[in-house]
Amino acid sequence: MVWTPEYQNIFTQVQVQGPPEWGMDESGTARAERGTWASFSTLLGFFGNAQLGPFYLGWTGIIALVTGTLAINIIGLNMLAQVDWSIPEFLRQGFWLALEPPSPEYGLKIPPLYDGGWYIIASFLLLVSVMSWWARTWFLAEEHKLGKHVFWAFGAAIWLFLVLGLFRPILMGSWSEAVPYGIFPHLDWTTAFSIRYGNLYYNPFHCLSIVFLYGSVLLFAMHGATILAVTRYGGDRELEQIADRGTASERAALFWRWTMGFNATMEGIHRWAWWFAVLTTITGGIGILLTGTVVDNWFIWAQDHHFAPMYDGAYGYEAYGSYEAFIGRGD
Ligand code: 07D
Repeated sequence: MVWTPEYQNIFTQVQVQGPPEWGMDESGTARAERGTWASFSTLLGFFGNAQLGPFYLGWTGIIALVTGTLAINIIGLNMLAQVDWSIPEFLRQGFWLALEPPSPEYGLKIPPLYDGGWYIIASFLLLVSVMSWWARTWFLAEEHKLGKHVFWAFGAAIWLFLVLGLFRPILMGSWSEAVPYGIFPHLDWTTAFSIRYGNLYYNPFHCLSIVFLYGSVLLFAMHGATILAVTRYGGDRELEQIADRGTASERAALFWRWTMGFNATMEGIHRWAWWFAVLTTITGGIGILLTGTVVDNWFIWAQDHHFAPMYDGAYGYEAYGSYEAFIGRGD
């Protein structure tokens, strides 16, 4: 007996391999610029489309790859220098190594290479790389005559990236405010940031950001599950599903209307997903930008706005006379 796996791909039942598909515009500029080779990989096919290529590099792609590679190399070589150029130590301590921003005494000045200069150079290159990749999403959408939804969504993520590494440090008057490069060091930075500004949980924009982050996860799970549940009726063939009556989509919609009294539309669910995703970083960026610039302590801010408890006389604060005195706010 021959056993044939039902699933050719961990996500779908088929793995398509045939003559390469070149996409639209067979003869136009996009075809020429996007390269002329394509191949197939069974391994890639397990995870998605088996066809690899053609790539469209363009000048934005080249700038992004070159500056991004330089940034990563500068970060990596600085870390390697910190372990005396020992590869085994680099691997052993890798998660703890960091390229730190300049010390506070330099403010917004350019420090020597060994004291944050390399950080500034790497960050500048990373900035050019990310912005160039962002431009690429605009140009490629233009090329395919698409809406600019990916561009704006990536822009929302870049907003938070810029707040953390550029806008807030400038408002605070010091590059030392920026986030270090490194696995545990950047996590340590978030904890230190939270503690320094009186617990980020009390920052309402951090709350909103979490709502949208978790909300995105929930929406994606609901949408993914719904479409998978109706693929047996062709529910994954979205175009016909949107236009035709009596389709799998209609069952999917009815499922939700009967379950919770309301259903999104086939178009609307993607707008829900888009907005939840972009609002995660838009609200997050607002929250970080306000921290240290407008609000110095989110816990006290929350007490002032009556949603954090005052703990009057509790937890032994009496020894200080008042809670204000305990936290060093009053006299
Ligand atoms: C970071 C921005 C876009 C990134 C881009 C990347 C490259 C190349 C290569 C370097 C993700 C460009 C660059 C591609 C890189 C090289 C070589 C998007 C980013 C364009 N929090 N928290 C959030 C939760 C706590 C803290 C957001 C949960 C503690 C700080 C999110 C919990 C403390 C910041 C979120 C929790 C704390 C955040 C991020 C629970 C201490 C932020 C959203 C359950 C640990 C950030 C307003 C996102 C923010 C942020 C979730 C707890 C600190 C919703 C669930 C109390 C300092 N937290 N957090 O999409 O926006 O990030 O805050 O405990 O800055 Mg938090």
